[in-house]
Amino acid sequence: MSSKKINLSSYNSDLIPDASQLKFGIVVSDWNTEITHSLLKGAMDTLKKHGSGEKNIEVIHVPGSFELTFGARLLAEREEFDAILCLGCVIQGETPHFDYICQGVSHGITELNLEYDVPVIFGVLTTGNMQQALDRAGGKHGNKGDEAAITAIKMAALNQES
Ligand code: DLZ
Repeated sequence: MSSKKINLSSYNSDLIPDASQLKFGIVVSDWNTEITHSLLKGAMDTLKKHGSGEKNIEVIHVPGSFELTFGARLLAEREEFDAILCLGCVIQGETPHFDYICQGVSHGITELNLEYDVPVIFGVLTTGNMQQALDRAGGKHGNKGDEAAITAIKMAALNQES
């Protein structure tokens, strides 16, 4: 189904577990900060909306999306977090090695999910142009940061149940 007319951040708040006892790590890429810092704000706001206190959210910055995996690994190794969110933005029209960066980070995050007992969430926009990224970073298609936060809460709760 096409996402053209959908706000991907719409969800039923009542179905989201309470996050007040959960600790989150966020790794944010500082490439395309106009986008990634909006994703960060969306993620922080959503975690707090569902009960997470600021002291239970640690944010670290990396230069680009390719480095998200390494940043997430640093956090995973500390065994302190209930979920780790990776936030980044890769824009195809402006990035000759778009495919390499996207594959690198998606494979890297998959590996972390297999290796560590903490869910690592893929909050990386991979868009054709800047407008599509703006539309998904607080624009007409919602905010991928909100979605990453909701996914992180759900996955942390699932991991605690198991
Ligand atoms: C080099 C590069 C380029 C051209 N484009 C992007 C991008 O659109 N989004 C992003 O997050 N990072 C980009 N980078 C930086 C790489 O992710 C990485 O930081 C460098 O290749 C150094 O490893």
